[in-house]
Amino acid sequence: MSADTLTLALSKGRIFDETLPLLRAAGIEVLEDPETSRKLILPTNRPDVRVVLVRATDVPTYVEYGGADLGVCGKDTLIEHQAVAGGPGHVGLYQPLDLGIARCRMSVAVRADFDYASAVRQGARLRVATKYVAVARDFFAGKGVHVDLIKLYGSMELAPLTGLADAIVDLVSTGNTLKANQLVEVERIMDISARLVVRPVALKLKRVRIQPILDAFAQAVGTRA
Ligand code: PRT
Ligand code: MG
Repeated sequence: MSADTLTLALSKGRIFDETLPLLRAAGIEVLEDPETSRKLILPTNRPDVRVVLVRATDVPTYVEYGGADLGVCGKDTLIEHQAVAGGPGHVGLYQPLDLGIARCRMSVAVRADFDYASAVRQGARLRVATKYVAVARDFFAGKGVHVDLIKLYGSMELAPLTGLADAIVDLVSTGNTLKANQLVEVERIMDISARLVVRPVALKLKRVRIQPILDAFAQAVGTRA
């Protein structure tokens, strides 16, 4: 990748939408709308800055292995990425900023008619379906609850309704999705927000381009880089 181009990895939807105002604060305007454009590489008003659109879960991978210099992804995505990363070429990610956007929480939810508290009290073995296997494993291990984890890639809410699992670990923001599926939140595991991630070598080699963006983002979110 060219030393004079800066590539920012974003995912479509809330991450893209909520990052736009921060980019604007850094003087960067994305010139195409990902919802209408079919392009995966979006130009900006700055000839030296471009945005690449990737799956939310692929943002850390793009940044870590050099497909992008920096990116924005949820803390949920980052934790799971770090739990499986570590193979050859693993360089890690610099995480200078909590952007405070795309906020939600990661929680345990069960069917409204499932008595989670007494299952836990009685030491029952729980079947838990989730996309967040690493977080779920740590959380239940910390509570001393035995679980069988079932990895899913989406529609976690369906698992307790079909008998696939007793509980799910999923993201909740308004709680409307749980309610619409007769599920209830029984534990809050952690608060989630999106983070800026930077490739350490990019920060070194492209500091003059990256630092002003970090500073503008930090000022826009009201913290220090
Ligand atoms: O959709 P895709 O499989 O490509 O990836 P993704 O689902 O990871 O991407 P996306 O864009 O949906 O989410 C990107 C990031 O936004 C996540 O990694 C989180 O950090 C953050 N975020 C914030 C959320 C939510 N809020 C959220 N509510 N991600 C997902 N949800 C889902 C949740 O999984 C559940 O299905 O929304 C539903 C619950 O919402 P409520 O409002 O009904 O409670
Ligand atoms: Mg999604």
